[in-house]
Amino acid sequence: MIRVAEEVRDASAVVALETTLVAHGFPPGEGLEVGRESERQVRAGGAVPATIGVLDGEIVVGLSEDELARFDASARKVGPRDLAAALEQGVVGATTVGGTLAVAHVAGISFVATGGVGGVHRGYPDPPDVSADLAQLARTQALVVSSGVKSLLDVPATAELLESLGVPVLGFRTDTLPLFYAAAGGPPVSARVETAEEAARIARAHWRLDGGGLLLGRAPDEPLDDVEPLIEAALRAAHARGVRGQAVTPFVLSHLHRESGGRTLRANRDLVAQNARLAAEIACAG
Ligand code: PSU
Ligand code: MN
Repeated sequence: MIRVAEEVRDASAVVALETTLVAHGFPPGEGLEVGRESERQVRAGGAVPATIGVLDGEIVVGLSEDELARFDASARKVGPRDLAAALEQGVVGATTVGGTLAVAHVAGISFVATGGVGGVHRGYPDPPDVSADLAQLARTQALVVSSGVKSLLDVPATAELLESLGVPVLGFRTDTLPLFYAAAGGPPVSARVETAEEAARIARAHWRLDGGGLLLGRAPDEPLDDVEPLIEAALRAAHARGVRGQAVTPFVLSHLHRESGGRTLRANRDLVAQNARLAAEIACAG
C-alpha cells in the first residue's frame, strides 16, 4: 500500500514534500520545476527529500523524477480523507499538506515543507470552508515549515483556530506569522525562534509532551507587499464564477500569477524553495 523509496528508508534526516502545489499551485510545467527545486534545496540543506503522492494504486514516499512528472493539472487533489479512495481507484493523487502529513506520519517522517498551509477561508461561515490541513496538523506529530498560511485566507481567524487546536505557531526570526507573499502584518506567533536547532528542540519537547503538529513560519526573503488588492479581485472572480471547495485555492493562485504578470509566481516559487531548505536544516538538527 505504501512504497517508501530506499534512499528515504535509509536516511536519518528526511523532509516530506507535497504534490498538490506541483500539480495545482502553478501553471502547467512550472509546478514540476518547483517540485524539483524543492528537492534540490532539501539536499542542499543536508537531508533527503521524500515527495509524496498517490500513483498506480500505491502511496509513494519519495517519488522518482519520472514519477513526479506525472503530477500535472489532471491529478486529483488528495486531502487526508481522499487517500484511501485515490489508492483503490488507481488515480494520480496529488497530496495536500494535510494528505502529506497523514502519509508522513505512517512513514515515520517528522518534517514537512510547503509554501503556505490551508486554513479558514474568508467569508466563513458562508461558506464554512476550513482546510483539512488544520485538523490533520493538530493530530500529527510533525513540524511544517511554511510562509504561514496562504494570504487568500482569513489569516487572523486561522491563527485563532490553530490556537484552539493546540498547534504551536513558531516564527523563524519573526514575531508575527508571515502572510505568504508579504512578511509583515500577520497575527503574533506563539514563540519566536532564532535557529534551526532551537526549532528542532522545541518540536522534540512538544512531542515528548505528547503534542501533535507544529507550524513554523518563515517570511519570504523577497516579500511582495502590494498583492492584497489582487487577492480581493481574485476572490471576487472565484465567487462570480461559482468556484467552490477544493477548486478555490488553485483558481485564486492561477488568477494571481496571471494578473501580477508572474510576480506572485516567482515569489511563490522562491518561498517554497527557501522553506524546503530550512526544513532540511531543522530535520538535520532534530
Ligand atoms: N502552498 C503553495 N501552493 C499550494 C499549496 C500550498 O505555495 O498550492 C496547497 C497545499 O497543498 C495546501 C492546499 O494543502 O494548497 C490547501 O488547499 P485547501 O485550501 O483546498 O485545503
Ligand atoms: Mn477548502
